Amino acid sequence: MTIKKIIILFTLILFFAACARHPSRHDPVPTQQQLEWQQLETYAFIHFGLNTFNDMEWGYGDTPAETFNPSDLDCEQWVLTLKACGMKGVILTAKHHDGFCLWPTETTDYSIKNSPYKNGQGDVVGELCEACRKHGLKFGLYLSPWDRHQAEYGRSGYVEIYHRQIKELTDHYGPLFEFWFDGANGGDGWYGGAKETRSIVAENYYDYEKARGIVWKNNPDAMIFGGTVPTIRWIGNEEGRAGATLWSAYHTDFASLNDTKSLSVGFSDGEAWIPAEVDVSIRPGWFYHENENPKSLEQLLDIYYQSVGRNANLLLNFPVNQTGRISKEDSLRAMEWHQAIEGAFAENLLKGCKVIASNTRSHRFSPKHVLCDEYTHYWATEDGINKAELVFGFPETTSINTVVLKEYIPLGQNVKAFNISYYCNGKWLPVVTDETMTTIGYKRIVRFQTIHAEKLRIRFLIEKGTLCVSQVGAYNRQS
Ligand code: FUL
Repeated sequence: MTIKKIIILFTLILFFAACARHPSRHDPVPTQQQLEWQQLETYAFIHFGLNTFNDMEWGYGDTPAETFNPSDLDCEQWVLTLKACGMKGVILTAKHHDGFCLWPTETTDYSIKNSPYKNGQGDVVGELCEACRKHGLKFGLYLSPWDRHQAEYGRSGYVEIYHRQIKELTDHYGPLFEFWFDGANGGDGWYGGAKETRSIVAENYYDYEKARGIVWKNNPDAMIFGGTVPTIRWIGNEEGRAGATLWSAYHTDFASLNDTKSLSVGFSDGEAWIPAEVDVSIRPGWFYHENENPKSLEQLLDIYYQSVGRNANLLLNFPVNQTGRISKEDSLRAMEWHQAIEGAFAENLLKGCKVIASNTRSHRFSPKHVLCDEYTHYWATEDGINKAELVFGFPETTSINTVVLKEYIPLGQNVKAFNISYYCNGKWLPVVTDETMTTIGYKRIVRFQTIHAEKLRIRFLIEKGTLCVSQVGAYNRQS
């Protein structure tokens, strides 16, 4: 063989090695829309309506429309405030359980048309939609299926009205990134004056498949929350806490979709990808009440770490007040919170470290990728490996109290457990933490007692598929 041939052969071998095939995906995996939704991480809820003016959480359905009278409503103030707090979008209660509609609907008189706001010419859904477009926030809607005002509630006539309301909203406002079908259903209400208790079978009554079709006609990328055919799921509580173990895989039967215990954990063998959303209010109530105060900075930080830090998205509610604005106390607290998070993750202390993996699929899936910010570049092991580790060597002893891990979920959520240890004064020690180091998913943040490390080691245990890690970060948070 001539030297020339040897060089060509060698180049070809290198070329094929570099192009080594991607690991196969392990179903279920997210759709492109679900992946983009997951990457939003934090967005806001706005609860606003008749309840705001009547000091209520669940209006009965007969509160006069004339009581909706904000003195200084400004949707741009909401959007600018939310943007400054790091929110990527906002979801508005277009109609809550009391049935009052915040847009000039044709389906009922019980709406903003019959309120003093702008002499009945206002449209809060439209105004917020416009402000979001102007300032680059995503826009979503909550439309309560339960309607305590409607005489037809419980009968087929109401389902038609409900679908028409979805059509009006999705024809006129958008694009929508999320549509919320709340889970509270049936019970006592005004129901056109009948004042009685009505119950329905939520699994069949609303024809959610049809409802989802209406939403998707003009908003094919919208996530669907709730109902029988969701693309994202409730976390199972309203306290701002995802399970320490959280699989995005889930079962699609209605019983599982309503089982609060399973919702917060998921199923490692779930047949569908239905990632979790944590909804919680910055105050005790969803609607504004003068005598309530925002949660403390510590509580809000815990909520962040127990939602975004556990592979869920955070939907943080801001109750707009009677003037029609987000209260100063809420916006100041939320900004403080956002700055604390930004500060905590400003510097990844692993950048520039030497990284060694116990196993690597090929050069193309090098462990170095876990230190680059590009989500699509990841470290992968060979197939069939169910344990692997990464070791990072610091140029000098480094203080750390937080680790962030991200799996490359387009190929599945595959890690079942991990552990973190560090090398100091000649020995390996485990980090000290109350946190359970089980699943990772899109993003996992672990807080622990500050360590002074010469090296950091992360060991992974794989449940299924191939280990694919997109990012690893180590930080020294101050709050
Ligand atoms: C619940 C509702 O009953 C609350 O009022 C609130 O809207 C919350 C987000 O969902 O199911």
